[in-house]
Amino acid sequence: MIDIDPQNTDSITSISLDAYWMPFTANRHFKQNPILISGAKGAYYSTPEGKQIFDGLSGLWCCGLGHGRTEIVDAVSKQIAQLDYSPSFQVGSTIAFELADRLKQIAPENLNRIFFTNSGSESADTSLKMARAYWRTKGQASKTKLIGRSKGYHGVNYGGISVGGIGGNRKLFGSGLDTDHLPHTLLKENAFSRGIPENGVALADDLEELIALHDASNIAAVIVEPFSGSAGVIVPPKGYLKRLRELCDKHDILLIFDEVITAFGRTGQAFGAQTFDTIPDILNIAKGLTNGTIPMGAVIAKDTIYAAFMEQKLPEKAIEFPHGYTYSAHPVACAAALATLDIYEKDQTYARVRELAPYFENAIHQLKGVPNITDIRNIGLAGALEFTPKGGDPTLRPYEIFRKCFAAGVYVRCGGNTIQIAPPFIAQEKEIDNLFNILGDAIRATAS
Ligand code: PXG
Repeated sequence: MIDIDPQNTDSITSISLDAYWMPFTANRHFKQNPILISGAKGAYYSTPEGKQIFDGLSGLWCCGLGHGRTEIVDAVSKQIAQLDYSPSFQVGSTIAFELADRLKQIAPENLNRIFFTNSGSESADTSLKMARAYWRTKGQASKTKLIGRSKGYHGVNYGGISVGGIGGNRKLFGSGLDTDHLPHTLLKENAFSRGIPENGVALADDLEELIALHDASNIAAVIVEPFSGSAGVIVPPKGYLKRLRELCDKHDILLIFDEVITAFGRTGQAFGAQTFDTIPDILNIAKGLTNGTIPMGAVIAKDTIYAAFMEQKLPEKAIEFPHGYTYSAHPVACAAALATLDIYEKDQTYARVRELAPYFENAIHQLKGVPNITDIRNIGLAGALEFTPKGGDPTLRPYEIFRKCFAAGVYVRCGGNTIQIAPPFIAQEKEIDNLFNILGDAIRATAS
């Protein structure tokens, strides 16, 4: 049990930490040393003790517009009163069609068919199932193998961890799907690159090696994040994604972009596909779709993929894609998404990201030379620092830095041997300065 200030009316006088088995958390350490959040507004969280904490990762990369946006609050309140739930199998809510049409308007060319999920993990598994089923509809049932990339993250469901390339997220869980992996694109010669690195386009050619090994007739799809977020903002080298696109076209393999982090502004455009000028066949989204307010994701497929399902020789009343979730296209999530998309447009959010990105880039690269930093990477309003191990453990230093930053009023994320930073798009320059000052001090304080 912990006690929280009874004078503070927002606080909880006592709370037991036992029952909640926390996700991706060191539960034993947390419960001895809890970090609690009880409110949020704009770019700040508040703690039960009344402290303000700057949100240096936009939640978990999802709240770019900041917290407590009244437009979203109002839309959600109105929707929950009007239609709190609607089934989406064999019936459809009007708001679901409205949202799908809206997404079609903003998605890159020919990506016009929207399948709703509730998270990035569900988007990943949905896209992989869609890719495999697509080839079956085309009479090429042997095309089942899925190619991911080392250090890639596609959520935590079995499809996602099978194509995922972060060992720690896979090793406990036994065998997964039939997959192989491209190499990651972290190269020593690109260390401390500003934005998109110069070297390494040839790493995409490793796809040819995998095709030589497995044969294209056995491969359904390649799935990559336009830049890897969870592994610490690994930005692909110039020309890399275009090269992957060319190879997928050449060998008749679908290309899936997992844009759960990169969609909705993080790179300065609506989609990473636009920033990297490469259009996938399937594009996965979640997080920023509702500004993190209500869980929702989607898989956006090219017209040709949808057409292949519709053109199967099936009776008219047969289901073409036997897949979906109880909460697919949840009307309250749809309302949150529509209100969020309105704000992105009205506030010209992506232009704001492009405007602030150079300031952010300068600020993060000013940490070069601080002891124990081995790399600094950035794109748009995303950045990461990589560190030397401490006491033989690569994750310990980032964890300690994260804890010190939080105590000093800034939330950043530790993951593997990195600290990740993704400030809200509404952040001010002085808040970026403050973030990096606190971060720099925390890194120096863990120098031993
Ligand atoms: N794909 C990508 C590219 C992601 O970044 C998921 C799928 C899974 O989404 P859900 O909604 O199922 O969690 C993600 C999630 C981090 C961090 O520290 C990143 C994510 C989640 C939590 C932490 O970088 N990304």
